[in-house]
Amino acid sequence: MSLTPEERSFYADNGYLVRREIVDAGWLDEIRREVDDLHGRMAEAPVEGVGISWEEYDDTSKPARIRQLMHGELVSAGLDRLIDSPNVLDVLRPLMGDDISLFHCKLLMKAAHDGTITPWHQDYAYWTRHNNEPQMINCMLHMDDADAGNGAIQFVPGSHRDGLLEHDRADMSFGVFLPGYFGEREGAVTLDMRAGDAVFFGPLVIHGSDANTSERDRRACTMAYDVTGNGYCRRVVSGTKTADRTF
Ligand SMILES: O=C(O)CCC(=O)C(=O)O
Repeated sequence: MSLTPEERSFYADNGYLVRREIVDAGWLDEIRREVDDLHGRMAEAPVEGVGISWEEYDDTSKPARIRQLMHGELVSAGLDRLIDSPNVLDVLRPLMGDDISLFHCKLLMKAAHDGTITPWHQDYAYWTRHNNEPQMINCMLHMDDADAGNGAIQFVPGSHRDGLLEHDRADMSFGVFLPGYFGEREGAVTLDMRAGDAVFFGPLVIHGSDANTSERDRRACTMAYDVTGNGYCRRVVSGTKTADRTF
């Protein structure tokens, strides 16, 4: 058993759980090398199968900056290995059971100076479909230190208990958001994370993050997992159940 009773009850009460140093320094270095200068490399030669949302600015002299890159496992062998590793699965199994699939792995690049706001939302507002349940869990690995100065993730602890709220929708990346976009939210907390730390969070907890106006990148990777059979997935990572809906 890899979650203490205190961790389980923190997750149940708050909707998220921080785990420090889920990768060691060598593994973290490997991942950081693989995402280094990804903005420039992807602008020149995108890798087949990845989906990129770029930061959009009025100022056309600014360099191309990735906002979000879908299927990060295709650009980083270190991340690909982490997806199926005990470092992550030992936290997920006590919360989800044995039958777990990867739903997606996405890089959240929040570049120094140019990374923009992620508005308040619940992930299930994106993921809800007929016949699926809010059973997914994200593992967000931090590739840089993150704090209030460079747009660290923020949560509203306990907000998962109120169920899925009505979201506004706009035709843009991160275009599903709670009314008010990223206005002041009572009770919100900003996490202080070190590179190599991860936060695990469920599909109903309200979260978002500020723009990164600092000199420091705030790169992270969210691996979203689902109970196998609950919805579409990339691949099965644990258990004996097979997936019927893959993409
Ligand atoms: O990058 C962030 O701070 C938040 C990312 C996020 O909210 C998401 O991927 O659901």
